[in-house]
Amino acid sequence: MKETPLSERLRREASYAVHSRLLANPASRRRHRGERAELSPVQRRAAEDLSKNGIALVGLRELFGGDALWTELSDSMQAFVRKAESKATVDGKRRKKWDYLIRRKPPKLAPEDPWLRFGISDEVLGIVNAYRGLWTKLVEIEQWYTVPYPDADKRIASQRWHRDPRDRNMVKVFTYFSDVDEDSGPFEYIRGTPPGGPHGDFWPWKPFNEKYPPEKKLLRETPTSEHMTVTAPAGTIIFCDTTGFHRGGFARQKPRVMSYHQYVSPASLRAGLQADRRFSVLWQNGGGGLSQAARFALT
Ligand SMILES: O=C(O)CCC(=O)C(=O)O
Repeated sequence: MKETPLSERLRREASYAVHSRLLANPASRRRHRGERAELSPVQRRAAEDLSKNGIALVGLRELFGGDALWTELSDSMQAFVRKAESKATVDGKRRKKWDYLIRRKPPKLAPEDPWLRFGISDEVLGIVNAYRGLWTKLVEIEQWYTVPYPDADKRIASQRWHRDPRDRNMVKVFTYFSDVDEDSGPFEYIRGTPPGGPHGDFWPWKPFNEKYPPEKKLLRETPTSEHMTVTAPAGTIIFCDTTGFHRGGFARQKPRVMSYHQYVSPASLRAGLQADRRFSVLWQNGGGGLSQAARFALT
């Protein structure tokens, strides 16, 4: 990826500070406070876990109170997995992220698309926005098939520990669609490492900080008791502040099937830390019937 020139980085950092503190985020904080969603016990527990640890695990069926959406999402995922399997012919070489990660990322989504409905549902947005204390923007929706590489000995790209750079305390929501064990590249996290957390000061988050810390130092500076490996069954949703240290996708024996939704604050988009929303919605009626928070997430 081409590096952003220093002058542009400084400009965006300054703009981000102004939008976070004065221009973009305060208004979205006020809207969140003014129209605060009533959270279910499951949502409250998830928002509390996020605040305490930077990560929360929730069962999809438990969150949505049934099987209907899970069945729709699984059917759509199966169609993608069939295509991915035919592409995943491993030649033993693994040069770039794109060699181990096959992604589906439709640029245009119909309003009835189940991935979109999941992403802007009261159930998911309620947790993300409660954690952030503001109304967020949904900017990426993808489905991932992680190709196993039995001979891989070194981690590359997001298989290495890193903090995401696009927004302080940004949230990613990953949902497992396969049972994930140690052999299928589980997501890993170090609890308490987001900025503001008890272990947030090591290699601190900054918009354009070097992404990957020296691993030995990171392991020395963070308590082993806070290292978490998310081996979990299909149907597990991971809500995660990815400005805390995380990594994943180092699959050795079995593929991992997972969906991915990314949420940032308005300041991130306005300052250009997150370049743009990566999809558009093919509205038929301008989004009538959506909640205010859902409409905000998509505009
Ligand atoms: O594939 C994974 O489990 C890690 C993904 C990741 O690091 C990211 O999206 O920032």
